[in-house]
Amino acid sequence: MTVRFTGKKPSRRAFLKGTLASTAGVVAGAGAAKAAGPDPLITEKQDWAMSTGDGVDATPYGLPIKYEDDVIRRNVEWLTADTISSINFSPIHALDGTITPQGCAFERHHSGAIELRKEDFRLMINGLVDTPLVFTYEDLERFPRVNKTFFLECAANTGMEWAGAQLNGAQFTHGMIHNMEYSGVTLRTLLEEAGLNAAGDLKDKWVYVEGADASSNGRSIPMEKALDDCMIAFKANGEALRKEHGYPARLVVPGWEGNMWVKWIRRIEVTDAAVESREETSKYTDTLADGTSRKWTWVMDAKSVVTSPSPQSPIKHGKGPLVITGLAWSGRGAITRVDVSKDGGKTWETARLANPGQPMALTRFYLDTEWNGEEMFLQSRAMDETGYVQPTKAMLREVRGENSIYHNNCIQTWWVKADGEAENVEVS
Ligand SMILES: Nc1nc2c(c(=O)[nH]1)N[C@H]1C(S)=C(S)[C@@H](COP(=O)(O)O)O[C@H]1N2
Ligand SMILES: [Mo]
Repeated sequence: MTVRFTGKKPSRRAFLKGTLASTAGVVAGAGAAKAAGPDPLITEKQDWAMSTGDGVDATPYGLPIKYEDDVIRRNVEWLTADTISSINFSPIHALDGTITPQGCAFERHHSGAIELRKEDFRLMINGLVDTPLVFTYEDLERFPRVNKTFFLECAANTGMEWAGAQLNGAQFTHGMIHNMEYSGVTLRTLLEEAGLNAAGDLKDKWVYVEGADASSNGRSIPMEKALDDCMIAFKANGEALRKEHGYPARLVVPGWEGNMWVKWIRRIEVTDAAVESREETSKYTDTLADGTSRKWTWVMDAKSVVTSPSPQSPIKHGKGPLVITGLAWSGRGAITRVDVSKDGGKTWETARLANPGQPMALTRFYLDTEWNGEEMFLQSRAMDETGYVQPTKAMLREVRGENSIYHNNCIQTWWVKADGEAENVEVS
């Protein structure tokens, strides 16, 4: 097995230091578990039990406790010097379950997050419809409502990893993703309200959707998808959409690339052809080795990543019981199985899905295992209900070359060293 490292190989000295540190950790850990001596946290009276805590009026709207203040969005400075037309990453290495809290869910905008009042919100449906309509926010609230959970993955997620292992952390390699429970109305309901008879045969029709921000982020979506499962969402995880996620309403396009999920949605035009806007021609297409580009690559293929252990979430407890966990998802349907390898893909064990996979939503997996304290080359491999199996990086490069930015759904490798630290590497 050849291993390619993110940075320089660790020096022998650094390696020895690491080994010593880990040995000490194991001894201390084992001692604590056996309760070698009296533990003041058990035997002494504690400050927090000797007086009263905060009253219910102290926190009208709560934030995470200060001890969790490293569970935040992060950006990569060299990648996004401009913070307006920019992106940050969800701290997936530190989260569990499947729902991404809005407060740390990654953001991507092309011209900054705008502040739009509900009173100023208007959504127009025009083009090939019987009656062009304009909805206010209050109008939207009066249509039959649905609740559904979906992941949103930016097509550029993992995009920096095409040419080699580059960013050292699951947050940076895979954090352009979030998963929320949306409440809203289906796009079908609104299109039917405007009437589609004027459009004639819907088979080759499209909708062109755009946002109220300066970029407008216009995209064309085939009518079949628009009528299938798209939503205009105004709540996420039970509360109003945050400003940065498109308040007061955004488009939800389940399983399809994040760029199509137009925020601050203002207009939906029914057309008889795709508009071929900037966002669907010069951007969000993949250039192949021969210089030609793939067109209409909307669906996000099955993918997974081990979130812990990982570079930002090293093993601190030494050998023994270890929970390996991660996320899997597919834009084509439900995740049916996730396998985990500790030896860079030579052998695989099937992980436990925390809950049965839901179509086009994140699935949490666990591998409850024993760590022997030796290095591991950790990988995960997702399978979805269509039978699709997540490919290796080599397989993906074979078909796509190395010119791409978008749609990298390859298997990720973390080199977990004997001291529990982890690093982004490639194996072949
Ligand atoms: N109006 C508008 N919608 C937009 C964008 C934008 O810049 N403006 N960015 C798109 C991109 S590229 C992505 S990946 C998702 C990101 O959604 P989020 O910020 O809620 O994570 O929104 C999409 N919708
Ligand atoms: Mo994106």
